[in-house]
Amino acid sequence: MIRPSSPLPPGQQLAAADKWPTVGERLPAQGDDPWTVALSGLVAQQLALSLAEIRGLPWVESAIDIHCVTRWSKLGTTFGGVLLRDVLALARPDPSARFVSFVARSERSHSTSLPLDEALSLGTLLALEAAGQPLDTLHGGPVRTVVPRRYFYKSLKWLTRIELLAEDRLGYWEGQAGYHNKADPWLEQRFIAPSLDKRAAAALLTTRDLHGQEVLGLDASGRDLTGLQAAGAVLRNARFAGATLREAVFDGANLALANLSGADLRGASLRGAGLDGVDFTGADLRGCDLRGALLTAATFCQIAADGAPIRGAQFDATTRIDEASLAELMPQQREFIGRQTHG
Ligand SMILES: Nc1nc2c(c(=O)[nH]1)N[C@H]1C(S)=C(S)[C@@H](COP(=O)(O)O)O[C@H]1N2
Ligand SMILES: [Mo]
Repeated sequence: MIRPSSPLPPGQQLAAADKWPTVGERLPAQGDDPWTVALSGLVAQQLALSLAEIRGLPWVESAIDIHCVTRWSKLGTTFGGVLLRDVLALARPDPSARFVSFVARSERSHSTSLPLDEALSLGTLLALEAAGQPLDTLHGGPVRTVVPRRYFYKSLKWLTRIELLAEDRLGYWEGQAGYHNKADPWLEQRFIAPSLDKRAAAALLTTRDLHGQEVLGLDASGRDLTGLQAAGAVLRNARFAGATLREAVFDGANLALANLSGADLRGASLRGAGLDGVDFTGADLRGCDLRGALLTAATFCQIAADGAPIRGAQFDATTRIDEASLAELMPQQREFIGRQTHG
């Protein structure tokens, strides 16, 4: 077992100290019923705990590092709450329970799961406070789970049910977005394998028309895809490293975590695209339109040990990018783009 030498796992960058990006759903489902957290499934005693009952359990404060799969990290947020272990003890889990599924009170009944022994040994928290304040609704208040040492998609906002299971049940991001079910940031367990094999991907790409399509983990590295039509496409985790994408159209597409390093994007249109966590290092962005794009933790240059930018993307006066998109970037990336575009 190699011990992590840095608090920052590979491929992650630090968010600005005062920033906590929101990822995924932004609101719980509406409802007038008082908030409860139900314990169900393989337990001796089914229960529905009120927030006051949860607060009555031993209170824990713990500084936890957040690592989002979209490549931003936020170190040392102090969460206040109670341990999953203490909550579960009230319901007496059956020995046959091997997985725990957390379910949200949200429009899509969002969920995520973990092996039960792992959830317990990692010190999973039901958090009601962050930095000494009640948890914001935006960040999962009144109660969310926080799972240390896993990508943050394992930490569920607006917890309303804890279900103990004999077999795993994949959560939303794991089942629908191709995120890895183990989610260890030090092993970079971000994605499961691409859903398309190489031949199927090649056949699809020869049409140069992906608009509105959903393709997880597409590999188009090094290909000539000049004029590709991909407006509104869902292409999370796609690999376009070194590809020619001149005049390509990705308006409104979801390219979260795509690899566009070294890609030729001259004259391409990425208006309103979801580009969180995208790697643009060494890409040619002259004449490229990035207005309205979501750029949280997108990478435009690598930073050398001495702090100098290396392998930066190319910008010029015809690159279009707006303030709102720039504001979402990590500080060093914003500085790099500022230097490029202001001479
Ligand atoms: N209910 C719910 N929980 C969720 C999500 C979601 O979409 N819905 N997104 C997950 C993801 S991908 C991340 S990175 C974190 C983001 O939490 P934050 O918005 O408080 O930063 O919540 C996780 N929990
Ligand atoms: Mo995430």
